[in-house]
Amino acid sequence: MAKLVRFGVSVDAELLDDFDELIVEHKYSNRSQAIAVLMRNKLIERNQLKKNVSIVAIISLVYNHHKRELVNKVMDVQHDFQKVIISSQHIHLDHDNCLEIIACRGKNSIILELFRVLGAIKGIKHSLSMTTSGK
Ligand code: NI
Repeated sequence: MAKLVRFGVSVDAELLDDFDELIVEHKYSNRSQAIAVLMRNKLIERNQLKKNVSIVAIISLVYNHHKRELVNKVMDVQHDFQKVIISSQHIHLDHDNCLEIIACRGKNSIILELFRVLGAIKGIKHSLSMTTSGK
């Protein structure tokens, strides 16, 4: 385990109260653990935005499958970007809506482009979640 370092932090009392509530909600053991998680997340985010870094990301889409043209576009785009798509899963949410989860691995620039292209399809609700490759 890496060497632990102590450091002092001064913040607004109200901010600290809110942060302590967050610590309880997220079931962190203490402030040190919560701050370490936030620091790591921020560093992962910074790393992912560097030029041509390899990342792992999940794109989720929700759309109405009765709009056939939209379904075909989603399919076409995924074929165009198969280089960075590891896997996708289709879930029938209800009578009208489908959820598609697309797992990606590859250059951040290509994955962000895929995200933008999917988002440009009218009628799609989408979100992107970037994570670490674990390395
Ligand atoms: Ni479906």
